[in-house]
Amino acid sequence: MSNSPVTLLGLGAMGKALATAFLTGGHPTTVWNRTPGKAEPLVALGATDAAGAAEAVAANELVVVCLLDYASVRDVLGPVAGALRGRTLVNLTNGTPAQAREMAEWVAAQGAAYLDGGIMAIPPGIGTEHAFLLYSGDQGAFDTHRPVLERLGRAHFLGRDAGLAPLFDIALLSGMSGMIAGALHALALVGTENVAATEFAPMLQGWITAMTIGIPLYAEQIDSGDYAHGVVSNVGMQAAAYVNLIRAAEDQGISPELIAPLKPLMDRRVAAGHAHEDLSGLVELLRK
Ligand code: FVH
Repeated sequence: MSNSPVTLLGLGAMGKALATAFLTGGHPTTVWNRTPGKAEPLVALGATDAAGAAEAVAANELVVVCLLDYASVRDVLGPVAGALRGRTLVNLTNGTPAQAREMAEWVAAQGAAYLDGGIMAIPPGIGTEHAFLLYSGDQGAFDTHRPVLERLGRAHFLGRDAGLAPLFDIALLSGMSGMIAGALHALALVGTENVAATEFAPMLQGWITAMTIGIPLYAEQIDSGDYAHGVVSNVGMQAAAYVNLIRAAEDQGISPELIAPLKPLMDRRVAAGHAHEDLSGLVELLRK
């Protein structure tokens, strides 16, 4: 198992990084990509460039796929479905829990084991201590192939439901998106007074990092449904201050559209009598 072989379908920015990690970890690696030519630097590292997707799938028991989206996974695997029988498919393509569950059913119908995965790293981080990957689906397949998968980054198995890895992946990406939206707005705001983004960035980074300390308390409040527990910055106060965030953006001549969606939610929570509670109570308004 320490140098067991692996097939990788998809040689985009991420696929190349995954293949490189397998190869440098000593795993004989067969690669394939829709557009030819992308395998050349990997062949120089020892990879085998398969003539087609069917040959690539047939080459090894462990088949890892990392393509743009689930539609492209279907495009590639649909025509070669017969070659999947008896193999393990690890799908590291970004998708939703529903897409993962549907794919798991389809792969099972082909007689193969399925693991869905989420990559919590950018390509240069693959194979380093900064990378971690989320997996869910066939536990036996995970246990068997864990040493190979660990070449990419720390491997976390979340459970037998294939939808769990994309659920956690998308939740983490959603948290990151909110942070990026706020950070871009802040950098644009100081820029209206000719403050260089690079000058302000260290202060912003320190502030955002410090504010993540509130996440565990929000989580406790959400789990208990007691949004007044431990509150230090109530939503009534925050809604009043948020008016200034929107007004300052408009006064300074920038669009508040990256931060504006929070405002009506805060106002609705206050209007419903929850002004004394924490911001975490906004999740009540998100639930359908
Ligand atoms: N790159 C990143 O920072 C993130 C980190 C977290 C995980 N994501 C997800 O990883 C998947 C692949 O992302 P990528 O960065 O490799 O993406 P690209 O460089 O754009 O490469 C896309 C590959 O998909 C192939 N492809 C697209 N459509 C099809 C299709 N219909 N049939 C066959 N292959 C297809 C494309 O092939 P080609 O254009 O070279 O022929 C590339 O191999 C993705 O889910 C991220 O969300 C990356």
